[in-house]
Amino acid sequence: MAYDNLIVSINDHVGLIQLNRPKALNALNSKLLAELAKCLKSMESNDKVRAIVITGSEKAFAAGADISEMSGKSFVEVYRADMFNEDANMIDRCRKPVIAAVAGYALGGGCELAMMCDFIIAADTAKFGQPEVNLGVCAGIGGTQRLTRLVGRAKSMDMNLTGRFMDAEEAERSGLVSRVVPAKKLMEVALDAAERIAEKSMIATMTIKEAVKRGEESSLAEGLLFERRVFHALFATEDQKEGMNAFVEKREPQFRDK
Ligand code: DAK
Repeated sequence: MAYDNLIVSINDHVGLIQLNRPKALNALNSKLLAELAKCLKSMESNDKVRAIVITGSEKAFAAGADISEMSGKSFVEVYRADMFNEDANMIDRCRKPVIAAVAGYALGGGCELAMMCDFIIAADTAKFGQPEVNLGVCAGIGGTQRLTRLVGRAKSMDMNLTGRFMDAEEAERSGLVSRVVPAKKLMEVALDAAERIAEKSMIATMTIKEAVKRGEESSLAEGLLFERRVFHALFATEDQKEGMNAFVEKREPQFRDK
């Protein structure tokens, strides 16, 4: 499938989606977001894809929602269209593991898109921010919510209220990103992480993702119960037998997602 604002490839069971609106620093207009949601949906149903990486360019993962597209809209228009809701939900709902590989600016909707992914690997050039306050608005797809859960109230308030950017080192220290790597190594490291995930049983990786996300939405006791039950359930899979037998027999497991 061809896209106007994405460059897409599938290699070694990893789906790679590169946001591609270079002239606007990958600003997220409605067409790009719709393409991204469509692409993720198609990768989700494609058995060849076992993990997904979303990235941008060296200069920008995405500099936010497209301000030119939004600037003239009325309340009634954005409310009736429930702007971004459906496409953003599609990204959040994707059940396969998704890594954000971020270099350069990840601002506003760009930072929110990265936070919708399961984890973020950042280049040392990455800059995260929720500068919507400078435009007279607030964040709209998770900047006041996911960011607070990830970095805590103090830093979230600081970033959302002042609009300041956080560099990669601070982002790692604050728990926003899982690792920081030299910019030249970003794609190598992100694709390697995705390939490692792709080698596992997809039943296990999808379950892990579900359990972590479920835990974020519930009490510790509920989360632990959910985790324990899905752990029990994995004993119904061939991959559990294969994984444990392979360890005992000192060989590499051959997972079949069964
Ligand atoms: N939208 C549209 N165009 C953008 C853009 C953006 N967010 N960011 C950059 N561009 C365009 C610039 O206009 C410029 O285009 P030309 O003038 O060359 O045609 C080109 O990209 C290069 O940008 P600069 O010339 O500004 O490049 P610099 O290196 O000087 O500066 C910068 C880079 C990232 C610091 C700067 O471009 C900047 O501040 N950009 C805006 C960042 C920002 O404010 N982001 C937040 C956008 S608001 C909602 C859900 C979510 C949202 C809204 C609603 N609902 C649920 C309803 C999300 C809102 C946002 O993300």
